[in-house]
Parts: sequence; C-alpha cells; structure tokens
Amino acid sequence: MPDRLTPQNRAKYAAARGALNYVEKDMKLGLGTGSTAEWFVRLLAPHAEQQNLNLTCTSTSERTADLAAHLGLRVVTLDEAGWLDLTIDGADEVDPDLNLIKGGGAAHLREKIVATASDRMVVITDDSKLVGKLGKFPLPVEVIPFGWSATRSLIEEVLEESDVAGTRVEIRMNGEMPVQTDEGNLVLDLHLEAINAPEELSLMLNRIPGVVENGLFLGMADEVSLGLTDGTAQAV
Ligand code: ABF
Repeated sequence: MPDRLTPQNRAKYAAARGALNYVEKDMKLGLGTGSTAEWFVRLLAPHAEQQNLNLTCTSTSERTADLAAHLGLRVVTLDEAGWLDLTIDGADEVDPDLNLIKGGGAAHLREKIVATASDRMVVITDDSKLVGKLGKFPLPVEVIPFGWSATRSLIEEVLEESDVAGTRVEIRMNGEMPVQTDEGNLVLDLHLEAINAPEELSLMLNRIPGVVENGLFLGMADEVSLGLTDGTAQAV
C-alpha cells in the first residue's frame, strides 16, 4: 500500500485490492470510473501481467480507457468485447440491498451499459458510501443538450409527484461551462435527500424524452468489495 494515504484513500485502495480476487484468467472485464476504479486499474495491470491472466478490458469512460491502455492492459470497445464476465466499478452510495447511486463522475450512462452487459458486477467502495436509504448524494441524470431546460422542468414535475424529500435540480457545471459527458450530454443533479421508491422514480425519470439515463443502479450489483480505513477489505 502506498505511504501517506488519507484514511478514505486507504479504504478505497483496500477495496480495489480486494476486488483483484474476483479476476480470473481469460476474463472479459468492464472497468469503472472514479478514484476507486483508478486504484483498481493501477493494481490490475501489474497483477494481470505477473499472473499472465490474458484479460480483455472495456472501459466505462475515456479517462479509464486511456489509463488502462497506458498501463499495458488490452482495451477494446464493448462492441468488440461482445459480452463481459465481470464489471468492477465504484459507487457514490450503496444501500443495504446493494442498490446504488452512481454518476458523481458523470459516467453513469456508460457505466450502466457496461454493467448491464456483464454477467456480474462487483462494487468497490469505502464504508463512507454505505447508507440506510439512497438519496443524500444528489442523483445524477444525463440529459440531451437540446431543450435541456424543458427537460429539467419535466423532471421537476416528476419530483413533485414522487416520494422524495427534496426537489432541487441543478445543472452540473465545471467553472463557467456545463459538464459534458463522454457522449456530449449534460448532467442534472437532483437534490432529493431521501428516495423512498427508487424503482418508481427511475422509471418515471427515464420516461421523459430528453432524459438519457439516471444514476440509480437497482438490483445490478452482485457483491461489494468494501474497503476499511485500517487498510483491510471485506466482501459484502
Ligand atoms: C464512479 O465513480 C461513479 O459512478 C461514482 O460516481 C464514482 C465513485 O467515485 P470514487 O470512487 O472516486 O469515490 O464509479
């Protein structure tokens, strides 16, 4: 483990290292996005080489793809890979049923496509992401730039009718400019505080024409490699 990590980074590192146990020879792997996923890629590359694992990887973002290729992993598109054995990815919130909020890194659309095209999904996260109920972390929604403010109004209407504790919707900015996803779309962050009926909310949001995908990952994660600040990890 690298020296001088903050306790949270030590936990993220431990989660990533714990996830190496799920990787087997000849696997087709989905690589996630975010700082924990980056630790995983940095650990995976030498591990795969030492163990001669012959992995084929596909990525959930351009930045992870660049890092993985730079470290010597074989990176192909999801279309070239076809179907994946396993996806390893981070999360912003994890509830007791392993439902997730993702998208803090603005990559949840590709993350959801990749996780859905995998036999298994293992989440790598530190224990600060565990929650009793989803919703404190603002829910990211990727929207098409065309008519995005009309889409925002429709989202606000949905929230008025939903079982949530807050209704504020903000466009995600990077300084003066709106954040753009790898698909050239925008991200709206929904400040909901608590999501009492996530399935229903997810369906209602995705029914709006300008919405591409929301950051609720429901029933998708199979296991969590949970990193703790003492540098150990446990499977949940
Ligand atoms: C991605 O990275 C996400 O969907 C989530 O937004 C984020 C987790 O970030 P980190 O690992 O940096 O805490 O997996």
